[in-house]
Amino acid sequence: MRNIASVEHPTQVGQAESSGSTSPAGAGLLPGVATEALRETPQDGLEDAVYTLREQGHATLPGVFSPAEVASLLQTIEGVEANSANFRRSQDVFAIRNLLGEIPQLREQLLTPRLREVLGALFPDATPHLTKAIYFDKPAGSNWLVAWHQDVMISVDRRLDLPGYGPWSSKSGEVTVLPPRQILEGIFTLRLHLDDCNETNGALRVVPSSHRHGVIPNEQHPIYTPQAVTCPVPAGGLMLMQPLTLHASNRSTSNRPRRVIHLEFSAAELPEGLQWRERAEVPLKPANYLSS
Ligand SMILES: O=C(O)CCC(=O)C(=O)O
Repeated sequence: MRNIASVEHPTQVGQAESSGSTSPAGAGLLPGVATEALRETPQDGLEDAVYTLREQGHATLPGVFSPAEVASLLQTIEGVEANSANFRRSQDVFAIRNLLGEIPQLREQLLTPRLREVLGALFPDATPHLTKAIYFDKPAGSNWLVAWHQDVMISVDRRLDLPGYGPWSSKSGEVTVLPPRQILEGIFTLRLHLDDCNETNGALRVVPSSHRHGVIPNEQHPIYTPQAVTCPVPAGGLMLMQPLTLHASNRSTSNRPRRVIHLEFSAAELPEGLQWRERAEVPLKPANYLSS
């Protein structure tokens, strides 16, 4: 059965704060700057973005996918939507979980030389693997908002008693667990934007440097969120972040959709007997990257 479903974030959906300042991190983004002006990546943009990501827990990298590549990804995804018996869409959000398991042909389209270059910069000493892929469509005017949270649970293939792992959760056959902090710190999230995105159509809001504080209890979020910034990203660009970066997103007040492919990568191996549920290899060498 296809894993296409309306996303519910029961513990996350709440009152969003109103949009505040805009991120100066990564690409030197300023409030009100048109995403059009951010479309070009300077030569050294990747190095700067990786530095900012490590320092601030988020960064923006425009121009990673060309308009033609974005159009092709959308065509693939929309083709599957139209043909799927399990196609479901609420008025406010549409999501495809386990995206590469559901639409394997996307792997080739996503693993472009430029994306592999980004991964090479993020993981200079190890070969990463994909650990999660989700497609999020926040349609124009969507009421869907996501309250402040960190992505602290990882999806794994089974439940196993292991020191440092827990609590565990099991929902609709999906097992998730809170892993040791160093596992979360080793994950990088790449959010590929398929539409121009700003504060009006659900750009992610993040708290800079919050990734340095481990798992932050919910009741402490208000200590951090006054420092939040908004992360506009032009279509074809990546928003880079880490699971421990405190983040949220607002309702859309725009007539434009906000479609995102959310990819998580790690180079870490889980303890013997436990595996990432969606693990997919990502060979970084151009000659063989499609063959495994
Ligand atoms: O795409 C969004 O607006 C929020 C997604 C999110 O917070 C998440 O995947 O953890």
